[in-house]
Amino acid sequence: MGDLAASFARDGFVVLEGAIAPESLAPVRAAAARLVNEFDLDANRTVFRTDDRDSGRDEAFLQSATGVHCFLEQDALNEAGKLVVEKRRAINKIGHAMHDLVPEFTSFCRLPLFEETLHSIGMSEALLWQTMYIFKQPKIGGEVRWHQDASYLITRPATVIGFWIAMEDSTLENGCLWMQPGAHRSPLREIYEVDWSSRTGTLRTLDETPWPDFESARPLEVSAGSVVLFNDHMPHYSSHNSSPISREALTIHVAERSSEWCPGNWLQRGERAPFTMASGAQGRHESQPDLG
Ligand SMILES: O=C(O)CCC(=O)C(=O)O
Repeated sequence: MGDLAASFARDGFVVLEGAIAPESLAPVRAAAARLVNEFDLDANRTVFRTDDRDSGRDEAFLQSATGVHCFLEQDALNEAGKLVVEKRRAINKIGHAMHDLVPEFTSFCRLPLFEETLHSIGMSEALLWQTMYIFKQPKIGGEVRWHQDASYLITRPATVIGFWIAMEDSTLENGCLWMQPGAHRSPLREIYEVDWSSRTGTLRTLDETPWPDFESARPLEVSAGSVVLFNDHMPHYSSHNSSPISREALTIHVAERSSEWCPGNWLQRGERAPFTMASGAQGRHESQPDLG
């Protein structure tokens, strides 16, 4: 087993410091800024928060599985629902199908690094299910509570792998990721499943094992272009950003083609063809993203 595969198996995550050159980050950052600029905030006011056991997930959230939607930061709005920061500083994240719909994201996701890394940890054929562009805005960027991605992206067997790519330097001050080496071997604590007859999702507790504490967990302070590869059972967390500096990141979630994508998953591809990671694969460059 190579070094990367051995570290990944032991710790449940691997940091590839500075793995992506600034020239490859720039088009994705520019595309994210463009998507925010074009987004109609008056017509779409979905806030993304992680402190309400996910009860706030709405129809826009479900539809973003196959679209491109900007979700607001909770503290970007006052009690009257008015923006208290400029629009470009109000967005928590963009999700969840930019890989299908936005050419700059499609090309980025097919950088050979991703497929090669997956092969080196033993994944035979990866399908890409979800992209998220997370802003962690200056001063108002919200905390992301401890969670495991296998609660939200459910496959049988569990084969989901996340890539977290720092688009900017990520520090303790601006809300870097935290993970606990080896904690991917802990049980899945929660599961979020959708009842499609009512189109409502519920987060259920499966196991009361405590989340990691800040003594045993590690802050992953990394420079722009670094990649964190992590297992779907790895608990991870990021704090509120109280600093004046943003901490933009892109996440890419993939699963083994041969595993079953569960029907209760909030994210379904519908009729869309699978998105393969192969660098030579054809992208689905649709000219008009669904910004609804
Ligand atoms: O970027 C963050 O702060 C959190 C990202 C995350 O939780 C995820 O990708 O699952």
